[in-house]
Order: sequence, then structure tokens, then C-alpha cells
Amino acid sequence: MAKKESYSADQIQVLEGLEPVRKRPGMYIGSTDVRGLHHCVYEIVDNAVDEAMAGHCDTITVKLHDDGSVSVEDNGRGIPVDIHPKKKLPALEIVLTTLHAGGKFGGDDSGYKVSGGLHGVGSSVVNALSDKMRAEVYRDGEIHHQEYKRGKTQYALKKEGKTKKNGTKIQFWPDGTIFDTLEFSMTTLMTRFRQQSYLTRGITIAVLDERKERPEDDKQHPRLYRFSFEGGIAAYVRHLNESKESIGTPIWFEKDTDDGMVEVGLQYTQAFQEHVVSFANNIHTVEGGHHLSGFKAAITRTINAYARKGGFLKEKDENLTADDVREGLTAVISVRLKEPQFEGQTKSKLGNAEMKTAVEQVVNEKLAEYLEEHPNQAKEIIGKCSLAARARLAARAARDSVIRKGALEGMTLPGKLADCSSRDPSECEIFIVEGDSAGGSAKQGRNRNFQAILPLRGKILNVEQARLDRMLANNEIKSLIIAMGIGIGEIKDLSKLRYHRIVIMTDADVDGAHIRTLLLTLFYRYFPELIEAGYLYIAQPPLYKISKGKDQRYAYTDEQKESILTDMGVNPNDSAETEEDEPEEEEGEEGEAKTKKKAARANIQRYKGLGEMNPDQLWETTMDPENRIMLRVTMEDVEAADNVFSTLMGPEVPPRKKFIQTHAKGVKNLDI
Ligand code: 2B7
Repeated sequence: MAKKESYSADQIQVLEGLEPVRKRPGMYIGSTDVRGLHHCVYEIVDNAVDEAMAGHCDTITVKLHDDGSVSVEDNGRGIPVDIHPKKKLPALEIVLTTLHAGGKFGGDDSGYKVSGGLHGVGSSVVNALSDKMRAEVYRDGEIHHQEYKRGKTQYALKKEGKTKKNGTKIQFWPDGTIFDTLEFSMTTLMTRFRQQSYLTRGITIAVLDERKERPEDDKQHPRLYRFSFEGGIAAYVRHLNESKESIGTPIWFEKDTDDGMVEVGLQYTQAFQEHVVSFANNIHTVEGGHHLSGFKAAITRTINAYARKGGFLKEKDENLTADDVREGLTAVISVRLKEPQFEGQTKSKLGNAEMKTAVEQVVNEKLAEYLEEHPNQAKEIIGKCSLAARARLAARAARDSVIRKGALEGMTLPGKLADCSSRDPSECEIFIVEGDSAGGSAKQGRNRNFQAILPLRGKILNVEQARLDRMLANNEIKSLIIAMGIGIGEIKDLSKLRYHRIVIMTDADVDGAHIRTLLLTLFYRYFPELIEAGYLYIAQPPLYKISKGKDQRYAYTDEQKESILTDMGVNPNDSAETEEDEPEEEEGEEGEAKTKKKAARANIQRYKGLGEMNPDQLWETTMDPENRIMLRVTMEDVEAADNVFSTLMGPEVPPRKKFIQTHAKGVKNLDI
């Protein structure tokens, strides 16, 4: 039988109800936590972005309503409303109430589906997980609408009213029995929309927050935000390099190949790290894939060829390595193809082998052309890459000598490390403590069976601006690396890790925050695996000790202080804050009288440093697994973190931002 030329509603092949989605929501949206909640918005918006990529829509409006719902409107063609011949239902209803309802509608065969792995099933999944959903379609001057409850149609598609608009509007009220939380974060949504609008030139995504009560974090944003980047990927690269010192303007090119569209933006910076992000059909391919391999191969080849031809590399010189040409490189690679295959652990690796050649050829051709036409910028880039090569050779020599001297090998544990007696890494903890006095308290207060203490003196080196060779010359860092037991760089061996909990314990003041940031940078840059494995923690010493008579409690936040005071029956405003511990209660009449007078107020001691706590207090409040609060450091969003780390630690003096994603872990006895 001949294949039908045009697609219509009868193209939908497998129809399935939505029950499985409600039974196992995680299978469809990843999780039912706050991420899953936001995923719902992405699914709907993705369909609108597809309509834009097909060239039929240029504006998408997302609204957070005060009743907890979200609406998304586009000015595309409107989801078709014609009746499916076999199912006898409007296409719109099929799209929203059945699984696997992919395919094309309305006789359009211009390669409509170019996005996502889900083939447009997203909207029905969101419908299934919503208490209520309302769809409006504006087509041919008419307004069509229909509503659903938990994925079930409430009334037949209704034609009501006239309009001059074209497009689709979908509003949904996420189901509180499915999701752990119903609070949307404008901040989270904006990150995603910014990324999408960079990748789709000419599109405007507007976000409007109409909620009366907004999450604290969202109050920093205006209620209306419009993302519209005419510059597309080049503007994206500029954004990623905002806090870095860049070399020349972003280089940008695109080409339509037989295998799909290839678009690349790149710019070198004076930083040491590379930052290359890749997308396939607007999906962030976190695990990379063939398009990325093609890009890397082409960069190395093209830069070496140019350097040879221009005499920057002499005959005797070795080629620049892949690492050399990627140092300080920021790039965004975006490909669009007909049938993307996503592989890998998180289905975020592009598996289409033909994209390697496609990207490689485009980059070889266009980058070579660009370098020819911009000799000054080219010279600067080659200069940066050769510097990286020289540094690499120097670092290797330095590392070889470090290794030869055995500084990182063998059992030469640093003298100031107070090790624990257990040799089972899974139960061992190491506390990296700022300063000798706090280190002393920690050594006395710890449980020496499984807790090791490593005091660090003064500021450690700022690794963002240092290279491996200089880092290894720094004694504080060397001690830490030796203590962890895993080596660094090419000799890194994670199986030798001696502690499965690495705890940064610094003061709750500015200096403490600085040292913590330096340590986090060290881990982020050189031991990201440890963060990924969940081994890195930040200790949370209390901010206050509050005592009233015999009642003594610790507060870890200001809010907690207030609530403890209320709980003790004292007016927070009546209580004095001191920086000293109150003397123990005195015996005898005089003491009794004093105690009575004090009954109405509490003593609040503010801890400035860890050193102010005696060993017992430090154990009880910060180190005892039964009581302590520790934050586990996560790599929520490596891209954001990278930018933020550069922002905080790079050579430029930038706006300070909230710097790392952490979340409370093992919060126990918060109210003691
Ligand atoms: C596979 C499904 C999901 N679809 C169309 C056409 C336009 C269209 C959509 C959409 C989200 C919130 C407002 C095609 C594709 C269904 O088939 S989905 N616009 N917008 C959207 O979901 N926005 C379409 C061919 C001819 N006419 C319309």
C-alpha cells in the first residue's frame, strides 16, 4: 500500500489511556518533587517552542496565576480541532487525553516534529497529573475550548466566541495528591526559558507572575520578564562568559547539512576551564554525544592547521593537544535533526553517529574561514592555546617531581592530621577545620573511632586562578589531598578515598565563608566526582546558644532563635545578646535572687567562631551525628555553578551571587 502523502488526525497510531501516568508519574516526568512540578511547565512550553521552530509562532506567554495554576499561550496555528475519523474525537482531545499521540496534524509535512524525545506526548502527561486542565484553541476566527479533570474529558469540545488570534492556550492546576509541592519558582523557570530563547532566535518568551504570595527567592525578579535574544547562540556564549575575561567577540556560524542543522557559537577566555554545552533539538545533552565529539575533533584539527600554516608552530613543535585548545574555551553547539536518538544513563547523550561528521565538517570549514578573516583574533587564540601547552608541560614536570619525591604517595600522612582509628572509608569522616584553635577543640571533642580532623592554617590558594603545579606546591592543599588518599590529576584514584564524608567546618563569619568558598572551588574543579558521589558536606555550627535558667538550646538560624525564645516564653526584644557565655548559676540566696530576676529573660550567646565553643559543645552541636546538621553539597546545575564559581573566584571583580546549591541533610532535633 502506498504511503499517505499528507498527515492528518488518523496518523496517530498507538492510543492509550492516561492511567499509567497517574500510577507511575515518575516514569513520565522524572519525579514528583519540585523538579517534576516544573517539568510539567517545560512539557507544555516545549510544544509551543516546537511550533515556533516550525516557523509558525514567535511569542510564548507563561503566567503563574494566583490560584496555583500555570497557563501557557502561543500564537501558532492552534492545535488542530478536526475530528479523527476512527476515534471520532477532535485531534486536540486526542493529543491531551491519550499517551503516545504523536505525529502531525492538519496536513502539514514540513518536518514539524523537531524537538524533544517525548514526541509531543508531554501535554497529555501533564493533563493526567493535573486536578484540572483547560485548553483553548484560536483557529480560523473561532475560539474552541475543552476542560479535563485528572486527564478525563469534562465536556465535548465547545466552539464559543470569535477571535482574531491564532494559537493555543493551555492552563493547568497541578494535582496536590501527586506532587510533594505546588509552589512554582519563577527563578527556576526563568533559567530554562532563557536557555530556550537563546537557542531559538527570534522567539520571545514572556513570564508573568500574578501570585499574591511569592517565594522569597522570586521577589528579586520583576513580575514580568521577557526573554528575547536576537543574537541567539552568540548571545548565549556572551552570557556564559559574562564574568570572564574574553578574547575577541563570539564566533558564530550555522549550516544546513543533509543530516540536520548545525549551529555553533564559541569564544575563548583567559580562564583555565573549558565550558562547552551541547544541545540536540533544544534538549541539553548533558552527557554529550556524537555532535560534541565532532566539535572537539574539529577544533583541535583546525587550530593546529592554522597554527602550522601561520608559522606559530614550528616544524619541531608538537601539535597542540585537545586539552590545550579547549582551555578557556566557551562554546555552545546546537544541532537539529529529524530522528534524534538519546542514549546514556539519563537519556541525554546524542546517539546519532552521522552528527559527528556533520558537525566536524561544518566547524572545520567555518572556523578555518573565520580565522583567515580575523588574523588578530586568531593570533590571540593561538597565543592562549600555546600558553596552555607550555603550562601543561611545566605542570607535568612539576607533578613528576612531586610524585618522584613521593609527596603524594605512600603513607606520609600530614603531621597535623589527627586521623581516626577505623580504616573502613564508608564509616570514616574527615573534618577540614579552619584555624588551629578550632582544630584543637575539634580534636578533643571528636569521636576518634571514625572522625579525623585536619586543621588548615590561613587562606588556601585560590585554585580558580592557579594551575595544578602551583596548587601542588601549596602545603595546605597538599595535606588535604594526601589525607584524602586519592591523588590528583592523572594519578587520581577514587577507590583509595579514605573518608566517605568530607566535612568543611568553618566559622559563620566572612572569613569562614571565604575559606569555605575556596575549598568548594578546589573540590568543584579538581574533585567533582566526590561532589557527585555525595561525599562533600558543610558543617553547620549553631549561631546562638540560648539559655534560660537550666534550659539551654542551640539555634542554627535567626528564625530558629526567635521561635526558641517564644517557646521559652520570653519576649525576644527583652533579651540581651552577648558574646560571652553566662556564668553558671550561683548557689545560695544571692544566686537564687539573681536567678529569679532573670526568669523573664533569656541569655543569648552569639557564636562568632568555632574556637569559642569548648570541645564538648562543638561535639554536641556540630559533630555528633545524633544532633548535628550538615549540608550536603550537590552539583545541581553544573553550568550555573561554573558561572558562579568564575563569578566569585575569577580575576574580574563581579557581582556576588548566591554561590552553590546545597540542601539540608540529616536535619535532626532541629528544635532540640
Ligand atoms: C504532536 C502534537 C503535540 N500541534 C499541532 C499544530 C500546532 C500546535 C500543536 C501547539 C502549548 C501551550 C500553549 C500542526 C503537536 C500538536 O499539531 S501543539 N501548536 N502548541 C502548543 O502545544 N502550545 C499544528 C499542523 C497544522 N496546524 C497545527
